[in-house]
Amino acid sequence: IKVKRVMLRHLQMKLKAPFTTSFGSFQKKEFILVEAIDEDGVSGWGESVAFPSPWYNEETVKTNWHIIEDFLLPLLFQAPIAHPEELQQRFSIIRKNQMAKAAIEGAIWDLFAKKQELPLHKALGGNKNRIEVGVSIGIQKSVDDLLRIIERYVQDGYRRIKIKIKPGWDVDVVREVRRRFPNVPLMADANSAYSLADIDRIKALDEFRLMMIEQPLASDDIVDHATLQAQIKTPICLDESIHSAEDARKAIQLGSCQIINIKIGRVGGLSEAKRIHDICQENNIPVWCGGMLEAGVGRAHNIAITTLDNFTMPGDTAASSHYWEKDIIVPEVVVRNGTITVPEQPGIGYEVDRRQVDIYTSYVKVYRP
Ligand code: OSB
Ligand code: MG
Repeated sequence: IKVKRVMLRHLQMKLKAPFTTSFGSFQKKEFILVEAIDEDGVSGWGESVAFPSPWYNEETVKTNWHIIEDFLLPLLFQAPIAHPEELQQRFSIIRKNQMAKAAIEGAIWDLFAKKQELPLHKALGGNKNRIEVGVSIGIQKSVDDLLRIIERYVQDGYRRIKIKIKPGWDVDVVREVRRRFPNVPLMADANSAYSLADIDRIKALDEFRLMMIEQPLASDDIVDHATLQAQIKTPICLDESIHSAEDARKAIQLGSCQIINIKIGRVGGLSEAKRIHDICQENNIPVWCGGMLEAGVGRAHNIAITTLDNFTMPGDTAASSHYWEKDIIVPEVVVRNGTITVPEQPGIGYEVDRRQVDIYTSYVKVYRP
């Protein structure tokens, strides 16, 4: 692959409903869309999952633009690429900045799969033609509102419900949800809102048969999580704490979690996501694909990685219509009976709707070798 041109676009899309977590609230999605064009004029697409503010992790839309423009693109243009997995090595002189790296690598994976005339999921070694999905529901104004929203998604067939929790919106809320939906596969995501001092509160969740509790403790911790896991029945799933296959190995060795949420952006791209998948599989740790309120391009990458065998739990990849009035891909991602049919067209398997992209774009810049 010889990349002749890269276009970075800054997009803004309004969310249908605000999304609230323990660390803050999103009304809209602002992100970088990457288009890498090769010598034959074929386009590969990637999406940065960094948010405008460093709330979830330290990266932002602006730091991603800076790292991509000043460091990653010069490395990308340095020499042709035989396989997208080479990029990890090439980018390794740049520390961290996983979301920036993942956005570029994602575009190259799409381009690579298109050149091979393979759907991305096949290029990655996936084996499913449909995937099971759940939905992540933000913190609401009232428990009644939350119950109404859950009701809708349960009726739509979503395979599990994830609710966001934080101190003051946790045990009592989960109790109400359980009372109303005794058998729904249910989990809670704290986005690092607790510390070991809250252990009694977290222990109180044990009676509600949650599938897991996601990232209860600090975003960079794997030590206290091990202490916590030894004292609670509910399986811990790590999200924020896992940035690499090495992190996964160490967390598994310490007993910090029983499940891992893989986000392609958080771990630096599809190649590292595959490595984490493999190491978890060897250790009987199930994985599932997390979400970052992605638009269509990021969503397509999530669908592709979820086809790997050890993605045995429903992920957060909900339908396009859950987030947007209109997505940037055609067809949009549709969920039927809690499943998404994996597209079989080459690359990400969806067409990018350039007209829609233009509508959402506020800034474009073109880069050449
Ligand atoms: O922790 O999984 C998370 C959204 C933004 C930041 C962090 C998280 C989330 C979600 C939403 O839970 C998942 C989605 O619907 O994309
Ligand atoms: Mg999470």
